[in-house]
Amino acid sequence: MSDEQDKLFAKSRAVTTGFRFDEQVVKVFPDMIARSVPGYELVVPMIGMLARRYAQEDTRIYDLGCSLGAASLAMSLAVHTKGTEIVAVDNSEAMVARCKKNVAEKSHNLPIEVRLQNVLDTPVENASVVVLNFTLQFLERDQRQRLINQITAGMCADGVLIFSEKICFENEGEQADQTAWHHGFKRAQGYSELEIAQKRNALEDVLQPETEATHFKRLEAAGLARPRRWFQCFSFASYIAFK
Ligand code: GEK
Repeated sequence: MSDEQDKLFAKSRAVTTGFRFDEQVVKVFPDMIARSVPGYELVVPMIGMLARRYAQEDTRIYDLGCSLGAASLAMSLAVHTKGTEIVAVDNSEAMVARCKKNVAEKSHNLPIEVRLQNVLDTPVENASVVVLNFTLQFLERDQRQRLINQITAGMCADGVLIFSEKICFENEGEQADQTAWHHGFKRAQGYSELEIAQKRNALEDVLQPETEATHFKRLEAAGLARPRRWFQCFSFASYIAFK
């Protein structure tokens, strides 16, 4: 049921603005994200591997904006420390309902608690690993520093923040190249020109990318050090930073 093909933007729509993570999106989500975000299917298991490296005993791992729980499930299979628990949070009711079902049905080593909550209201405590896998980009820009500050305050010594984002580029030429390459990827995945255009419109105000420099400044302001880009494919990148 969760593996339906994404045809949400295949027909011409009168209104394409205001993308929402509703029931329709949940049904096609695994297909949609794999065909829209180059590298997503590699990033998820690598987050598991990084979590295995940095998770500490008797601490928590947070997966903020967990959608259907892909990163939580990957981490719960990869991490073997004693007493480590995963807290998976999303503010979409439809996502959380489906995520709870996934967690109940799929195998995992660590306990996973799934919460329906805005990540801005999630108290982060005793966290050795915090994951924002393509979530920060959906928050209002002026709320992002507060979230990173809250996360950092709730991290234990040597804790890590792993975050993936669609990024943008200061150089206009590079931005144009990156956009063209991403659209080429979507075409190669079978999306039509109409689907690409309508989805782009739907995400216009909802997904707001920032440059890598902006992200790094925010991490530094929160007190996180050594930001490293460990993955990039076109305008999709993933980073790790250390407390
Ligand atoms: C994965 N991490 O598969 N509070 C809680 N959840 C939020 C908020 C918020 N303020 N804003 C957006 N979300 C996942 C993929 S998808 C990325 C993450 C994408 C949630 C939103 O409901 C959605 O489920 C998720 O963030 C973004 O590893 O669709 O490109």
